[in-house]
Amino acid sequence: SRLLTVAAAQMGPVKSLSTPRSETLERMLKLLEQAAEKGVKLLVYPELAFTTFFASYIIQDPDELAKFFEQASPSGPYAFINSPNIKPLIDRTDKLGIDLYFGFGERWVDDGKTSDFNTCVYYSASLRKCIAKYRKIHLPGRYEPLTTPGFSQQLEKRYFTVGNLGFKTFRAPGLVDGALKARDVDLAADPKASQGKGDPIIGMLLCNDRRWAEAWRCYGLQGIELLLEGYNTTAFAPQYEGSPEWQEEEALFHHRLSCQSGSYQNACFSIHSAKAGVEDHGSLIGGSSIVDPNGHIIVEAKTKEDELVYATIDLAKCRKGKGRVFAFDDHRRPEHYSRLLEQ
Ligand code: CDT
Repeated sequence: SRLLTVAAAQMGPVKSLSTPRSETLERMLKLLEQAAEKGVKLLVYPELAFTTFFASYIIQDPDELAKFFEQASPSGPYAFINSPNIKPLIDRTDKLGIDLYFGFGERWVDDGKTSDFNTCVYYSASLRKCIAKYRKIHLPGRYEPLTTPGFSQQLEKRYFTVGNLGFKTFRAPGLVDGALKARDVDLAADPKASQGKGDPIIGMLLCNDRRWAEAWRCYGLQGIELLLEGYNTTAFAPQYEGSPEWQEEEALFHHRLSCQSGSYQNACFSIHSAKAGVEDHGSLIGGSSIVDPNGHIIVEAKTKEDELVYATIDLAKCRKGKGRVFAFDDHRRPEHYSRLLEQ
């Protein structure tokens, strides 16, 4: 067995555009302490964890918008971990020895050109550095706001550039006792050779990405064992039919369906972490969860507040699906999938 205690750090609402960063960071630190008490080794925070879901607002003033982003550039791709908005979290997690996934707005400046991404990173406490970055590829919503009265806006296409880092798995060291190390077997050259023995094979998504089978499968083909994902998902929208209660149940149903099918069809565990509850722009679903490789939800949030959702998982359970129904090398028929790459 390859046991690992993991958690989603579900966050309740971050009320408004003017909610102080320090207030939100304090809540994140509290969840980190709770995780340490439960023996958690890997903690997953939501998408855009440090702020309200600002893509639901129209922000015209560039200085105002800049407050929702952290700076990065080729000379300092992970410089943001030293930002006062993030550093206290890193300092504390270094002491506690907990790896982190967190989502944030990334402002990338390269050769005088600025691009804003909806980004998440993986911070390894044992290596004391970020070891992976993912930039959201499926940006929902639109560029121009709709003028329908009461419409809850989804303006990610306005604020973010489509991610350009693809779907790349990585291995996180120090999480699983007795894992083979890179020196024992050339993991980078042949990730499959060591499946089930090396450090966990991890992939990351952000919110809307979890609804796309293609994103999961890109990771599945690399032998993923643990998928991490943070989200801000609207619970209901005034313009749609159905009571707010019905809409929220439906949104939760589609969330669960995506997470459970993705985990099952790629024989991996997955951790899903919500920003939940009522923010000024509207209401977000909860439902943070940990899902096993058979598609079962092992544990799910009970509230729409700050809540630690944790479990001890056995990564060896990925082997069954990977060796049988979803043994891709044996059963896939890529010669019939060319449509998937047509524009
Ligand atoms: N943040 C984000 O990606 N939200 C989208 C809302 C799309 S409307 C169903 C999501 O897929 O949850």
